[in-house]
Amino acid sequence: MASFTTNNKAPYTVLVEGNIGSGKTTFLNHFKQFQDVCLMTEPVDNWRNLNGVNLLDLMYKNPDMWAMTFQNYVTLTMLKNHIKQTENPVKLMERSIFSARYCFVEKMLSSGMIQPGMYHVLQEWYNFIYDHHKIQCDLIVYLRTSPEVVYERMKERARSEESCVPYQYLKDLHDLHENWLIHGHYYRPAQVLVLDANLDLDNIIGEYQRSETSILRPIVIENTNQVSILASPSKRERNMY
Ligand code: 8LK
Repeated sequence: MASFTTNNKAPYTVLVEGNIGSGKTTFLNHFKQFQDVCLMTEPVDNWRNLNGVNLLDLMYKNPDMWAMTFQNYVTLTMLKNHIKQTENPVKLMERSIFSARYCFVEKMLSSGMIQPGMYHVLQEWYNFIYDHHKIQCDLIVYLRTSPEVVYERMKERARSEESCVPYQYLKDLHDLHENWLIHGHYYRPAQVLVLDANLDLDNIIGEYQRSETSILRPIVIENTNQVSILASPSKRERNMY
């Protein structure tokens, strides 16, 4: 019978990053089949209902008033997920305080949703968090898409709060993800594994499976008396940045 060891170390933490509509939730669901993987989905339910207040909706409908408060709360909820402890050897997290900082907050500043003073307050928070908390990150999985594809998916998904999000917003977020994760313009806390997330549901499973080796790396199978690494690094790991 397989058993898993953690040696009381921090879990091997994988951040799943990508644009709106890049399939992050579907990707996380794929890993539900593996025992001992702790899945931390984006706390969007909290953003939609903070004591009855829908901050996500307010942010999109009235960004001048609410974008700062929204991103402030996103940062708090993300930090809670980062520091949440688990007995599992692997932790898979949907987005992070890094994508908050390098993608969403940058977009909010450049489009005037937040003012420079608000931006600087958020930067102070991020600097403080980096200095005072160990933000575990061992791998980033980038679900890379084209803005055209995610725009169509977003319209199909029809999340009510996102009904007013224009194509250009997704294009700018795409460029920010590319600048961060492909071109390295911002700090990357770990290696980046890039997956083609433009593929449709029928074809994307193979792409997800390609990431299993990297993601499940620290899970050790104890098979009778022999201990072997289930997923050691292999030459098949392509597109590592
Ligand atoms: O991901 C769910 C929705 O929240 C989507 O419309 C994009 C928005 N969002 C945002 O505006 N700022 C964010 C995140 C998501 C995630 C982070 C870290 N910052």
